[in-house]
Order: sequence, then C-alpha cells, then structure tokens
Amino acid sequence: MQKNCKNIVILTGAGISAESGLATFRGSDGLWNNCRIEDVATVEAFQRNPEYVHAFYNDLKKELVKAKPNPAHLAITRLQENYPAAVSVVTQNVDTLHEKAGNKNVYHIHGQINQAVCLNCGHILETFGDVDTQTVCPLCGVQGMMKPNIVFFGENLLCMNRVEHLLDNCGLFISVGTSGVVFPAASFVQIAKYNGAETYEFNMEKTSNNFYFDRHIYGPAGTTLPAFVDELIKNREDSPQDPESA
Ligand code: BV8
Repeated sequence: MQKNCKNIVILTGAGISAESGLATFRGSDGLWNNCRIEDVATVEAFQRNPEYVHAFYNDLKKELVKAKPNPAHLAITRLQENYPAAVSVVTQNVDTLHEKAGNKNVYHIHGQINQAVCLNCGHILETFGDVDTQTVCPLCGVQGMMKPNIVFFGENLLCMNRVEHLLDNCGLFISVGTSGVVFPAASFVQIAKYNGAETYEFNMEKTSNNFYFDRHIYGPAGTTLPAFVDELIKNREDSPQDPESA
C-alpha cells in the first residue's frame, strides 16, 4: 500500500447497500430478477409506458427512504475525516445512504432516487414523494414532463467531467460492491490503473473485471471496509506538522 496517497476514489455499487437491507440488481434476490431492465430502466421503456416506470421508482423510493447506512458507509466518513487525502465517492447507487452516513464529495453517476428532472427545462426536483405523468414542473410549470433523475441504459452518465478528472489523478482506487458489468463505470478501474493508481476490489466474490485489481478483499463490505479503513488510518504517515505525530 502506497503511503499517504493524495487522492482516493471509492466506486460503489449496490453491494455496499446490501447490509442496509436493500436489494442488489443481479444477486439471487436482485431487482432485475423481478422485473426486466427493458421495462423500467431504458429510455424506450419510459417513452412506451411512463406511468409504469414512474410507479416502479415511486415504489423503490419508499424502500430506499427507510434504509439506514451500514458500517461500510460510515467507514468512508471516518476515512474522509481522519486520512490526509482527498477521498471522493463515485456511486452507481441511486439511494442516499452515502449522504445519510455523512460522506462528502459524493458523485451519483447513475442519478438519485430522490430527484426528478424536467424534460422541458432541465429543472431538478428534489422529492421523496411520488412523481408521475401529472406532476407539474415547479420551475417552468409544464405538466407531464418530469422523469425520474435516474440514468437509464442508453443515457449518458452524470458528473462525468469531474469523475474523469478524479480517475486521471487517483493514487488509490477502491471498488466496493459492484459486479463490474455496467459500462462505463466498469471501465473506471482500468483508467485509474493506467494512471498509476493502486486498485482494490471489495466484493463477496470474484467479478468480471477482476484482473485490473491489484488486491481483492472478499467478504461483506460492512466488515471488510471498516477494517481496511482502520488499517489505512493507523498506517498513515503523519505530516511533520501534524500535532499527533509529536
Ligand atoms: C452509457 C439505473 C453512453 C436504474 C443503471 C460497453 C460495453 C457493453 C455495453 C455498454 C458499453 N457502454 C455502454 C453500454 C451499454 C450499457 C451497459 O453497460 N450495458 C451492460 C448491461 C452490458 N451502459 C449504458 O447504457 C450507460 N450509458 O454508456 O451512455 C451511451 C449512450 C447511448 C448509447 C450507448 C452508450 C448507462 C448505464 C447506467 C444504467 N442505469 N441503473 C437504477 O439504478 O434503478 S445500471 C444499474 O447497474 C444500477 O445503477 C447499478 O448500480 C448498476 C451496476 O450494478 P451493481 O451496482 O454492480 O449491482 P449488482 O447487483 O450488479 O452487483 C452487486 C455486487 O455487490 C455483486 O458483485 C455482489 O457480489 C456484491 N455484493 C453483494 N452484497 C455485498 C457485496 N459486496 C460486498 N459486500 C456485500 N455485503
């Protein structure tokens, strides 16, 4: 492990929220087992049946709003507060558990469940309430043009300018709880590695892009990530002016 790398990027997927009781997408209890991606998470699905897609996300919202962060989310806050590096969270998750845990610098590249976007004026409506084809945009006043602010398959990701900068300047890339099958997020480890980052994968099992990872730490993230963060903090090289190192 490099000493005191200056920039840490943590990519998270549904697995980091599993121990908060939220279903993943492709696991045995996965969301995609109960409904087809083509019916709820594509642009075509939304154009074909917006009521059905709104209902899916309104139901998912009711689940996600009740969830509480787990020790894996809380470990990221501990790292951000106790390690001399810029720690950024690039999440594929649409839940708000990183924010509830107090994580800073969180980038939701696949959108957020508590947001809807107006397809007429681009206004972002923050709400945990239902949104549907009757919802009026609070900014432009147009009705029926609100879409869940979720990045559907076939749509470009959000925050990518910032994410690309983070990957180009990253010393330590940590992937937590993602199967690595959705692009371009699945290619982030390769970009970070080619820019000189040390790469760690936290998962329950080997994933499809595991060869880009220098280290694999298997087990539930609620246990493995806090232990890893404790190690990082214990081994940090305190800068000379750090009062603790006196
Ligand atoms: C785009 C919204 C440009 C819905 C989601 C290159 C090659 C092949 C295909 C493509 C490519 N480039 C683009 C594509 C097409 C497509 C794609 O990747 N398809 C795949 C399926 C083949 N990508 C796109 O369309 C992206 N857009 O590229 O724009 C463009 C524009 C026009 C035309 C073409 C390209 C948009 C991708 C975003 C799609 N939206 N979600 C919603 O969230 O409700 S993706 C969906 O998958 C979720 O966001 C989710 O976060 C994401 C990834 O899933 P994971 O988070 O990894 O979850 P999963 O269940 O899969 O895995 C959980 C993991 O956790 C497992 O490994 C498990 O072992 C582990 N785990 C479980 N418990 C624990 C644990 N680990 C630790 N501890 C535990 N306790």
